[in-house]
Parts: sequence; C-alpha cells; structure tokens
Amino acid sequence: MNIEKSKELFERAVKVIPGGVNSPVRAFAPVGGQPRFITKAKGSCLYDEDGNEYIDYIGSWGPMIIGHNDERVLAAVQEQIMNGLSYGAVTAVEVEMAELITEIVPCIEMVRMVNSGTEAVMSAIRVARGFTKRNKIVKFEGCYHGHADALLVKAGSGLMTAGTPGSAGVPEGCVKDTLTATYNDLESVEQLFKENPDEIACVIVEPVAANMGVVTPKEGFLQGLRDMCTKNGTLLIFDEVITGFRLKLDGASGYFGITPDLVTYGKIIGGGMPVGAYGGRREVMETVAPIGNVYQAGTLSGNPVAMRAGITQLQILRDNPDIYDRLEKNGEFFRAQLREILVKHNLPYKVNGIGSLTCLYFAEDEVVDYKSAQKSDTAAYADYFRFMIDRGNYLGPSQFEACFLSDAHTEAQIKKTLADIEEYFG
Ligand code: KE4
Repeated sequence: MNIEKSKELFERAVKVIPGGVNSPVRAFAPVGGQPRFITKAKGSCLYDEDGNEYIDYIGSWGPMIIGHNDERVLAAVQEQIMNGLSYGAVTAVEVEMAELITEIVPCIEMVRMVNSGTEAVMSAIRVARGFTKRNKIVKFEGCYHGHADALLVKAGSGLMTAGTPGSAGVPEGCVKDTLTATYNDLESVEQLFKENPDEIACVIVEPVAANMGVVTPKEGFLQGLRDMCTKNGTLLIFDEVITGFRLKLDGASGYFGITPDLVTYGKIIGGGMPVGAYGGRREVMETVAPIGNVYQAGTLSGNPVAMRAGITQLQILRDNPDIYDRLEKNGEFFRAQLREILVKHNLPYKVNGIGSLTCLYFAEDEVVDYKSAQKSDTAAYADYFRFMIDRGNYLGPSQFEACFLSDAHTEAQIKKTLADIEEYFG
C-alpha cells in the first residue's frame, strides 16, 4: 500500500505538533506503523492522502454512527454556515437541542452544552460536588472520562495504551479525592463507601466500559451502583460519551433501565462537530450558574453550526429506530463470525461487545475489568492491526479501544473484514 504522502506529512507534523498528533491515540504508537493522513470520508469509508480506501471501524471514535458526510447533516451545516458561525448569544438551535435531548432521554430534565466529553465530565463532577457539598469521587480502573486532572487516575484509552495510569503535571492535591474501584466489582465500591462515610459526592462509571476495549457490566453491577448511591446520598453519573444515543436512542440508561442522577455526553450529539453535554435531574442541574452557584461557562458552548449538525443526526436516529436494529444485528453477526474464526484456528482470544461496539482481545482469559484487560498481548494486537490496515481495515490503533460499527457499514464490508481476519489467523 503506497503511503508516501502520509509519511511526508508525518515528518512535518512531528516537528510542530507534539508527537505529530492532536490526540495521542492517533499516533499509532502502541501498534507501530505509519499514521494515515485522512483527506476525506464518506459513509463507512475513509480515504487517505495517497488515495487508499479504508473501511472505517473508529468512526471518529464514535460520532459517526450514521456514517460520514450524511447529506442531511451536511445540508443542515451548510444552511447554518450561511447565517454565520458563532454569535456568543442565545440561539433557537440551542433550545431545540436541549428540548430534543430532554425529549429523548427521560432522566434528563435539564441539560447544558459544552465542547467536549472532557468538559462535560469535568462540569458534571463539579456539579455533583456542589450539589452534595462533598469532595470525594469514585471512578473505576480502566474507565476513561477525558483528561480533566481529577479523572487522570488509573484511566483507560490512551493512558492505558501508554501503560501510564496517570499523567505528569497533575498535582497530588487534584487527585487526593479521587477514589478508584474495580469495574464489575460491587464489593470494591462498598468498601470505599465504608471507608469514606458521607464523603463521596459521586460515582462516575462508563455503563459499558469502552476505553479498556469493551467490557460490559455484569448482571446487577449498574443496579448495585444505583442502590449504593441512593443509600449514601451520592450522585450516580453515567458517562455516556460513547454509549449515549449508540446502545439505544436513550443510551445505556434506557438499554439497562437504570436512572442515573447525571449523564455526560459527547461524540454522537455533535454529529462530528465538537460538542459535549451534561444533564440530569432538575434539582441537581439548577445548581449550575447563572441560576446556581456552580460555575461553568464556554465561549463556543452551544455553537449554532455544531448544534445543527448534532440535532440533525439525533433527529435521524430518533426518526429511524430500525438503525438500532441494524447496528445490533451487524454487531452480533461480526462477533459471532469472529468467534467462529478463533475456534476454527484453535485460538484462545476473546471477543467482547454489545450492540455496535466490539473488541477482539488477544487475551486467554475472559476480560471483565482493568486487570484482565491488561493481560492482553498488545504486541500481538499490534501485528494484527498492521496487517489489517494494510488491507484497508482501519481498526482502533490500540488493543484498548473499541471497534465501532455505523449504519453505513454494509454486510459485504463486514464480510470483507472478516475474510481479512481469517487470512491473518489462517
Ligand atoms: P473528549 O474530551 O475526547 O471529547 O471525550 C472524553 C471522553 C469522555 N468519556 C468517555 C467515555 C470517552 O470515551 C471519552 C473520549 N474517548 C476517546 C476514545 N476512547 C477519545 C479519543 C481520543 O482521545 O482521541
């Protein structure tokens, strides 16, 4: 595969951008090989500067659930752009977006728009602390909630990939109130509540952990968190930056039937534009400035162009429920076929997943949490990744990222990818 232009661009990039990337996971560091400089995307495909076509299994890390460059989203953005890009004043589209989200997700009575998942989580944590007047927070090892200081503790995604549980530059004071528990282990959470009575403001969880690969909640895990939080006057925060509007239209809260106190969003609600949001119970959200004393602000929050993109994508998802049936069907088909290939070649590897989220772990034991995920053979994954991308399958460049299906993926494309996987293990 000719990737000369990508190589040239990367040589320039590394001189002026840290690692040549604006987000670490794009650097291909854990998998080696040359990052591909994408020049355009359409449907389920990416095209790089050298003219190579890839079936896209990251979908911009989640936003592109209906596929890239959907004409309806494009038309809405083009129409808004003609009226200006940003005003810094209130707009009707912001009201429409808030009404749409509160219409779709029953547990969201009020919502505030921000510009990224990180901002959404950072703000939700502050609201939880302001509302409960407590400082401590609980997160789970291997879950990733963006790069706000307090959350860079035993985090997943790029931190797990780099093998560094935390980050330099985060003072001890910023993380002293961050407690970590084990995903799928309610006892580890109970222990923290026992050790910190009446001090825990919130428990934040990825209802499906999609930043240590894909780890689904064991039966009773989420309900157990809900009950513990209710009993202790602690807020339960579902970080649905990935699962929101993906597992189902009303996300994981709808899929699992659990009502969190706050939910954070990103990715899909922006339709590919920079958007995050946090929302939840009215009495909790009414602590947010300017009506409450929890401050949060943003120059481009609720940006009209981003709102039009996000609203259009959410309306398409709302008005076409069969999209979720197709995502579920294609996801199950992909995982079943993958497991068949592994059995056929007598390979012990594990396939986790739910709906349109899948992860092939180069691991011999079931992956149910951070520790079991860490046992994966990341070198073997890297070799697999390099083989697959050179055959036009753009998978996540890390063992600890999810593989995302969109509604634009065809059965033929999925079968093509499976054939390449068969060839790799063959
Ligand atoms: P952003 O700040 O990247 O928009 O969102 C942070 C975030 C928060 N919560 C969850 C559950 C997330 O998955 C993320 C970001 N996801 C990663 C993909 N694993 C973003 C990719 C990247 O860092 O480039």
